[in-house]
Amino acid sequence: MPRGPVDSSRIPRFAGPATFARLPSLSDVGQAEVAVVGVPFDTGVSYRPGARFGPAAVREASRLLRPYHPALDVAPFERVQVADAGDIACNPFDIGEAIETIDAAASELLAGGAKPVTIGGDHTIALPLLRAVSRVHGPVALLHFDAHLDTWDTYFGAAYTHGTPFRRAVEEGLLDTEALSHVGIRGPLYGRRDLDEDRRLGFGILTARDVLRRGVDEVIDVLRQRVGDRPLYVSIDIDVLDPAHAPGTGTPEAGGLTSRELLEILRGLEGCDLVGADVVEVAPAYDHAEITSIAASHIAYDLVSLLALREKP
Ligand SMILES: [Mn+2]
Repeated sequence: MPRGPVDSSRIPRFAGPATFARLPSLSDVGQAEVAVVGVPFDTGVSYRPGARFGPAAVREASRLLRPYHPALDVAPFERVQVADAGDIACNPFDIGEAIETIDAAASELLAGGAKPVTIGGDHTIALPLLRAVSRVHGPVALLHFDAHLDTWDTYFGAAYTHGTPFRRAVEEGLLDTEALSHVGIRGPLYGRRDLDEDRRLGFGILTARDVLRRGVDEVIDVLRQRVGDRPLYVSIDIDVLDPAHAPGTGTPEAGGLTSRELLEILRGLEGCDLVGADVVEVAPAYDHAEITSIAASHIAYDLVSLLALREKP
């Protein structure tokens, strides 16, 4: 029997240390099918810093998550062992070394049989996470939820930043270029060339406007067709949500998804071969009343639930 969260009928939700959803630590259970792991790293940001405090804020905001997911009809923590693997402690002064540290720690989790749901941290961390995942599964399909493309080449000559991970991932052969999608893209770009280069890398785009005008069900159909039965990695920048739903982030853009739309699209992925996921760019210093970290904790809960369903269909 998996060890579940602390019993909230005996110990109040607001008492005790904050692990994700009050789950046991990975070190307490030894092995888990799903591991929630933090990466408190934000040295790759181009604008507002602060996502290094994201993992702690999302854990705090996850205290109210309950064990049964009615929309997916699953009790994820009973179905499989889910555990909090703590934080990957990486060098805040050396991006290259941090990327190596994250890759090694994620690889260790995967080697132990755990599928990772990673809480960032800025979006730089998606690159080492994809390196680790693709070493196990080969090139993976990618669903990338974000206001921004994150396929730019360099900033100030730097190749490893939170705006470049998916170009690097394509260059390194980590992704299946037949099955790459951005969802929620919006806001001004540097030029039309950004879109041309992104298309050449293999990405298809469903913009925030598409989500509004075509609707959630059609978006799910398009995404599922692109993904097929390939191993799938889902990377969610919290700034895919409108600033009304996620003010606590580094590069907010008006006109984004609602948290309801995002959660519905994720639930539409049930049955896909999800092999790992991340939720990044929560920067709590710009948040209000935990709006952003609550949204992120629910997104992570949905990702954990999808993984639990996948582990034991
Ligand atoms: Mn991003």
